[in-house]
Amino acid sequence: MFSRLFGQKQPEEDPKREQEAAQQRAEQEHLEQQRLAQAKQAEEEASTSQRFSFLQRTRQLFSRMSSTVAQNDTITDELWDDLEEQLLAADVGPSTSTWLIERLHQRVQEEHLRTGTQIQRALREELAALLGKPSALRFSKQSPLTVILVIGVNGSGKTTSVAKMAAILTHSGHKVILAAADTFRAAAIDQLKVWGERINVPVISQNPGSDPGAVVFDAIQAAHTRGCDILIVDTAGRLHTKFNLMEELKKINKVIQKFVPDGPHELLMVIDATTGQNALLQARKFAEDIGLTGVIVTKLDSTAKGGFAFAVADDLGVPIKFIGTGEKIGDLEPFDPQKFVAALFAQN
Ligand SMILES: Nc1nc2c(ncn2[C@@H]2O[C@H](COP(=O)(O)OP(=O)(O)OP(=O)(O)O)[C@@H](O)[C@H]2O)c(=O)[nH]1
Ligand SMILES: [Mg+2]
Repeated sequence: MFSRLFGQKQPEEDPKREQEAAQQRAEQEHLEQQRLAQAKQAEEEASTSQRFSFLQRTRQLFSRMSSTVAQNDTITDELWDDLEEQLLAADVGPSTSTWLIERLHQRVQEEHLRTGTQIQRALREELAALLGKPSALRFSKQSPLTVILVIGVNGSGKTTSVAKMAAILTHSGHKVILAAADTFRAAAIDQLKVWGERINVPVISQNPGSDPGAVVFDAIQAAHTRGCDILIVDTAGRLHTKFNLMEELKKINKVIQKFVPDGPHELLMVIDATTGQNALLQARKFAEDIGLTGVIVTKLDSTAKGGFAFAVADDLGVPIKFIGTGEKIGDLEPFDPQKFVAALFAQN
């Protein structure tokens, strides 16, 4: 306003001064915007890093990888070797690591990338692309009951994940019921019952040694009479090589399909991240034999090998639905690929 008044008194100087003042204002605005963007990014990184503190061990490997790559002014053979070595150390797995390196080579050619920083950015983009989009649980559109069948090898975290999922779903307004279809050990049934009591979710069980298919049948009936909309079935640990156990799984599946024809709506395999590439072999067999709809990767808090998640997504062709981040009931998170990658590269 002053410049306008001033301008009225000295008309010849007006255009130049106005121009300078406008330029100054624009520069200041730009600087302010830059400062705000930097503060926002720092804030986001700090909160991501805090929220994903369970990834601490894996993050150390990825941070090292990231800075090794970014340090290079030019792209050398040594840089590629280092990168491959570090991808393997983070348990990204041989075939996924090789694929990533080839893909980055391709991008260097196509996009004329010249520096380590450019490679680092491309790596981050490719890792995020590997994981795909977030994939929420699938609910039945036809049936009033959604059935989630949870499988996996011994000790992978099935029962704990069933309880954690039940807690999340209850919290979001669903009426959940659980089936203790691991009838091999009394302790397995009790373990689920204890969780059920803690989170106030009913658990349908029979005596140890009974037929898991019969437990699932009971649970479906109970779900109908109690007006539950989600049934989660906990099963015994099994290897794909154990014929009887695989047949038992098929039988459970048949019972579900008989009474809930479009079920199971999710067939989730729980995979322990600390067991790495061996677990992947198992999962591949399960995926081939019975068809999985998704994966829960557990124990990411106990390993530096969180890069395993990329191998899972690349190899199995099914989404990671949840990640296990600890032993407590709240330690399960819907998997968000973008945030996961951002957390791996966030500075500590
Ligand atoms: N740190 C950590 N521990 C976990 C996680 N998920 C499960 N566990 C632990 O792993 C152990 C095995 O978990 P369970 O849920 O009993 O595993 P399971 O697959 O049902 O085992 P079986 O029924 O014996 O085959 C328990 O001590 C859990 O507390 C996780 O995300 N992080
Ligand atoms: Mg169990």
